[in-house]
Amino acid sequence: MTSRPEPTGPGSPPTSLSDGVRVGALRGWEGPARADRGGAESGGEQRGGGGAARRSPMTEGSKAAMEPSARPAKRSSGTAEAPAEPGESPKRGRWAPPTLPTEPSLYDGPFPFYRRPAEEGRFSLDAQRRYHPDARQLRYFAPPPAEHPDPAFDLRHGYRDRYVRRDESRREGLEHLLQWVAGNRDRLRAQGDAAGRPVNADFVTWRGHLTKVLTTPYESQEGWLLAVSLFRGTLYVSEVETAAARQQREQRSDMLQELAYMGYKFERYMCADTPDGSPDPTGVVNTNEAFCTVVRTRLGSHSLLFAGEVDCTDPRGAWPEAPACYVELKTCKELHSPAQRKSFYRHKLIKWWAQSFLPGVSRIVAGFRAPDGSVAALETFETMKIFQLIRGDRGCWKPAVCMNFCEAFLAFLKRVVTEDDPQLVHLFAWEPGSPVSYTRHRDAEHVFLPAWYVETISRGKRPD
Ligand code: 0WD
Ligand code: CA
Repeated sequence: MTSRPEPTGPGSPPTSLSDGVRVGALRGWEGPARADRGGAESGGEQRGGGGAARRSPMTEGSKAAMEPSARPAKRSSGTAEAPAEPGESPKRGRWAPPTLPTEPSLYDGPFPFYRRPAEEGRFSLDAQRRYHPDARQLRYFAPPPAEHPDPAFDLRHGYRDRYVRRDESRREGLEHLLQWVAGNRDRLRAQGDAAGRPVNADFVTWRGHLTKVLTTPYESQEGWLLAVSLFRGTLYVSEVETAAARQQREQRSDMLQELAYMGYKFERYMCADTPDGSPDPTGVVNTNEAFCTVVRTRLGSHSLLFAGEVDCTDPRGAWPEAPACYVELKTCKELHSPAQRKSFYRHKLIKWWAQSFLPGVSRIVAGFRAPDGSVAALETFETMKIFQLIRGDRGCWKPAVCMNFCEAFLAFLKRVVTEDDPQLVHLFAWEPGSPVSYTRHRDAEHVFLPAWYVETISRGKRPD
C-alpha cells in the first residue's frame, strides 16, 4: 500500500451530489414483493422501519445529506494511502473531491423504499473452504424443547481440541460470490436489463459490507475501507482490511478468540444437520464451513445483489420461505440490569438488526452467556419488531437513519465511480468523526476483480 493514488474526483467537479438520488427515491418504504417473486405473497412485507409507512418528500435534513461537503478528503488513519489533496488536480485549482457526511441528524427522514429481499441462489463452502453451488452446508434450527428451556450448553467445550479455524490471513475478497455470479450468468443476463448489462444489478457485494455502511452514522469505534470498481455497468464493492483491523486480528487475545469460539459452539448446540435431526455438540467446530444465501433487493433507486452467510433455516417456523426462514444465532454476555439491557439495545442490537434486516432474515435467537460458559437464557428477536424495542429511547439509533445513509452512500458511489474499468479502483475510507472520502488507484495491488471473472463476464458480452 505504498503507491501514490491518482488525483481523485470524477471528470468534472460535481455541482451537487443530489443528482445521484432522485427525491422520489426517498419516498416512504413499500413492502409487497414484486412480481419477480412469482407473485407469491408470504410472510408479509419487508417492514422494520422506524414507524408507519409514509409517502412524503425528502426532508430538508436528508436533502442536506446529499450535498457535497466543502471539506477536503481527510486522511484515513486506517490506511497507508496518501489522500488526494485538492491541489493535485492542477486544472481544478482549489476544488476538493466531494465527501459524504455521516451525522445521523442528516439522514433522519422517512424510511426509504426497501424491497422485500428475494433469494436468488445459495452456495456452500465446505470444511476445506471449497465452493459448491448448492445448499450442502445448510443446517436446521433445532432449539432445546420448550418443556426444558434451560439449555445445558457448555460453550467452551472443545475450544482447545475440537476447533479448526479458517485461515483469516487469506483475503478472499468477493471470490466465492463472484463464483456464484459467474455460474449463474446466463440467468442473470436473461433477467432482462434495459442497459444490456451482463449482471443485472447496480451493486454486487457481501451483506457484511452493507451492514457496516448501515451502522456507520452510529459507529464510534471502527472505521472501514471499501474498494469499488465499475465493470460492465455494475458496481462491485469489496472490503479492504484497515491497518487497525489487521492489527486487532493479529493480536487478538486468547480470551477474545475463545469468545468467538463460543459463538460458533452455540450454533452447534442449536442446529442439526438434517431437518429432523438433533444437534451433535460433540463434533468439531470448523469455521471454513459456511452456507450463504444470495439475495436481490432494491434500496431507493439502487438494485442490489448480495450474499450473506446464514446460520440455519427453520422450515417449520412462521415464515417457511427463504430468506425469511433463516435464523441468525448470536451470543451475548448475560444482562443483569435495565441499564445493561438499554446499552445492549443501543450498541449491539443495531448490528444484529442491520445484518438480518438486509437479507430479510426474520429471526435472531440470542444465547446469553453466563461467566462459566453456560447459556443462562435464550431470547428471540423478530427482526421486524426490533424498532419497537428501541423507539422509546430518544438517544437510540433509528433504522431509517441507517437506511437513508446507505441509500445516500450508494448514490455517492454511483456519482463518483463512473469510469467502467475493472482495473480502476476507488477506495472509499471512513473513520469515526470524519466524512466518507475516497482515493483513485490504477495499480495492480488494489485491483480486486479477478482476471478469470472479468474474462468470463466479458466473453458473455452481447455483440455490439
Ligand atoms: O475474507 C475476509 N476478510 C472476510 C470474509 C471478511 C468477512 C466475511 N468473510 C466471509 C465469511 O467467512 C463468509 O464466507 O464472507 C462470508 C460472509 O459474509 P457476510 O455474511 O457478508 O459477513 P457477516 O455478515 O459479517 O458475517 C456473517 C457470518 C458471521 O456470523 P456472526 O454471527 O458472527 O455475525 O459469517 C461468519 C460469522 O459466522 N464470518 C466469519 N467467520 C469466520 N471468520 C468471518 C470471519 N472473518 N466473518 C464473518
Ligand atoms: Ca451468527
